[in-house]
Amino acid sequence: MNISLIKVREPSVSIPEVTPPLGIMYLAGYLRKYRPGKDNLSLSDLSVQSKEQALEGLRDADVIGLSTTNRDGRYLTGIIKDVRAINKNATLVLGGPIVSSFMNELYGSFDIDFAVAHEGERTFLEVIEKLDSTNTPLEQIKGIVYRNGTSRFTGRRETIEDLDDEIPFPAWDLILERPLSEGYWKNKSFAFYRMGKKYMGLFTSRGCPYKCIYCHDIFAKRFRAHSAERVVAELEHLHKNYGLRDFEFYDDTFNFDKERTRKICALIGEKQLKINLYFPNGLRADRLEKDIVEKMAKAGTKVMCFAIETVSERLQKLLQRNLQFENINSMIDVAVKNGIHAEGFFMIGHPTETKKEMLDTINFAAKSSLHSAAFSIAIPQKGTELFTKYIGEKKTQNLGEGYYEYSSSISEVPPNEVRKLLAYTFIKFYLRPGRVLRILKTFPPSFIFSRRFMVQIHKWLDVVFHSSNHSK
Ligand code: B12
Ligand code: SF4
Repeated sequence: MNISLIKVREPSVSIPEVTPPLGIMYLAGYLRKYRPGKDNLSLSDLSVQSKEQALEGLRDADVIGLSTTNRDGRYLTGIIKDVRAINKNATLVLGGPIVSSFMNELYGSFDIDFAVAHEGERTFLEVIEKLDSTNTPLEQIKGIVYRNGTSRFTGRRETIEDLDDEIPFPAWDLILERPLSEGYWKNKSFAFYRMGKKYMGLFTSRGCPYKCIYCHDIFAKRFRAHSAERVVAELEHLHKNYGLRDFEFYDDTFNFDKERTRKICALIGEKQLKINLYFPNGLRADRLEKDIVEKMAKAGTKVMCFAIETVSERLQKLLQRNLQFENINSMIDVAVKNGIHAEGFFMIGHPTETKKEMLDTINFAAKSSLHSAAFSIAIPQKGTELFTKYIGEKKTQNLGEGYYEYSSSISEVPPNEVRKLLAYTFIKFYLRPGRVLRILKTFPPSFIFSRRFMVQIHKWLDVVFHSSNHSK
């Protein structure tokens, strides 16, 4: 079958980061393993390609798989129209985080044939097998949302337990062996900076055992992971076959299993891989220890993000995040001492949050030895407990909502003031000579003069000025 997979993403100044489309790369790798030689697979990515380029490849497709998040839902509606116009006969399958969030409203919003919820590999394989030959009635495929009057979900599919055994390497070649890859090299990636131009993102574990009420549940509330050996085999393969040295990890809680983390670092050392590692999706400081941070530094870690969010213990409880604080500053200090760029993740605008609590978090960040900090406004995502509890289960999320247009103030502080605080936060954190010098010291000079750094500066200015404009 001719199967085309597209990542749908609308360009945005406030979120300029672009990452390789691992979701559809995993699906392509899986179909190749379980249907060898049966399909022609192609990938496109609207984060790095024009709409025209991406649509052009769809003319002969039998199945078109679209992958997206809530944020790009509004854009998706237009893309679906364009896709239908260029290829009337293809079966349109939607996947990615948006499906589990919008399960009950999919067919009201999007003109698709089916949707695949949660972990996608097994379900998508079954959908393709059905479309190709068998007569399995659709209702028997677990994990899909189909149209029957309204949206109907066939029920959650069991998760894949033995990731090493069942999940092959993602189809890296469909990105790395094409000019498309240039789009990732020249753009800002998820990590604050990277040493080299070329890189790849990795997803070495699935699911997270914590229950933060603002978070998705795509891969289940349990930690499943590739073994250390498999993770290092992926690094080695990408290093040897594609000459890559820079690797970003997008796991939800990469360091949840302390022994796995230690072993990955040890294996990188044993194999003498000279590579750079980045952890831009946030590590839990309460699952780190001094020796782990030191081992990660020795293995090549250049950027480590600490997902702190709020320093209010009351809010940590309310958000069911329950981060243990004792360790945070000392782990940041160990990272900084070992030459790692330490970034903090913070959010303001949590439900019932007071101005004082916001300022406490801002002051903590400013006083810490973090090199950089990413402050966001808490925007409830449909499908999370945060949305159900504080916005309302029956309410619809404003698709395409950005940092500045967000409509749902759930804190004690009015939206305009939260935006104003966001601008103040950036100024208070960054406009310190000591911090600026420390940031510049960790960057490779090639990054300071790169387009990627300009994009970062554009993003900062956008947060500061956009926020203050709106707050008048
Ligand atoms: C990398 C990343 C980013 C990058 C790139 C995002 C992008 N859209 O290109 C950056 C840093 C820019 C980013 C920004 C944001 N992100 Co983000 N990000 C991630 C992260 C950490 C990893 C994504 C990844 O590679 N996953 C690994 C792959 C294997 O998983 P997957 O894509 O879900 O694919 C599987 C299934 O979904 C399914 N599937 C996927 N596509 C398809 C397609 C078909 C046809 C089928 C059948 C199946 C299928 O099968 C795949 C294999 O099982 C995820 C967390 C996570 N656990 O995934 C959050 C996540 C996607 N982000 C999230 C959010 C909220 C955001 C922001 C809104 C944050 C903010 N306030 O700014 C912005 C929105 C940006 C945007 N336009 O989408 C949420 C999305 C929730 C939702 N329902 O939409 C997630 C899930 C995190 C979370 N904790 O809730 N993000
Ligand atoms: S926010 Fe992070 S720690 Fe909390 S549930 Fe989500 S992935 Fe896990």
